[in-house]
Amino acid sequence: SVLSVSDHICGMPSNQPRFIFSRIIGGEEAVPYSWPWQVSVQISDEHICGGAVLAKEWVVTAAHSLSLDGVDHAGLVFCIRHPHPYKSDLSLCLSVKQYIIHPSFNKTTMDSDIALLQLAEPLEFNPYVGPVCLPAKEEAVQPSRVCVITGWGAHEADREKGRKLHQLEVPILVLDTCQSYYINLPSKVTQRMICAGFPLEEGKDSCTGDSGGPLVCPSEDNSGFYTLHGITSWGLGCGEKSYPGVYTNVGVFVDWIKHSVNSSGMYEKNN
Ligand code: 4AZ
Repeated sequence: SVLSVSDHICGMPSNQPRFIFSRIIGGEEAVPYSWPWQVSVQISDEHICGGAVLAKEWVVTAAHSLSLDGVDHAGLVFCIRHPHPYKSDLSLCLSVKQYIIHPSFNKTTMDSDIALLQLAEPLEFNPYVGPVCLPAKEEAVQPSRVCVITGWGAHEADREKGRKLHQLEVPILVLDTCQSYYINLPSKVTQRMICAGFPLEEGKDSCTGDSGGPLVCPSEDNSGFYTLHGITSWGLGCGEKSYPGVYTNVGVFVDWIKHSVNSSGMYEKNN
């Protein structure tokens, strides 16, 4: 089922994504406009995290992106930056009216790492900016499905935040298996997380600067829609063997998202 927070068509790239060889560490540059929900969350013109558009006034990101110590939240400015984060005429900077951090978010364990940003003014949807679909309530993404992560995070070569949007196809991992990789670490993988990536190889993963950004899965009937199943959250290092990337399990939070958007009194009407 394809569900959007708004009534606008969701999850549809206006330019079909293309994968040349899928290897954000070990990824490749995205085709322009292929991921219209991808945004950059910025503070004082600096990219801090990714995010995904859910509706004209709502963006979802990671809670840990917003709970930085010493950050002046009054200065939190959310920007859309795609495909050229630092020079495109298409880059819009919109300020955030309020943000809602999940009440169960735990900064130490990274459990429930999800937050909503309400924009001060609605986005205008166009071929370059549009919402992603949400999964059905409690819908779990099946292990071995191949999904996509995108972000302006660090690449292998420079370890600096990238200037162009990158993408990487990642298989969803069995949760038990992923929990066993992290068993000896203080941070545990919970039911509210999903793991994706290549634990048997090095060099293909999300990294610093990608967090808060989307992990989307293509519809299984090949209709071309993408659904947000994960939010880039954490992991030990980047691209290290046996330590796959860990993502917020969005299916668990669909009710919370809808409730938060509704109760803010800003649920979007048909237009
Ligand atoms: C980060 O610091 C981060 N390899 C994001 C993803 C991963 C590790 C760290 C997963 O934002």
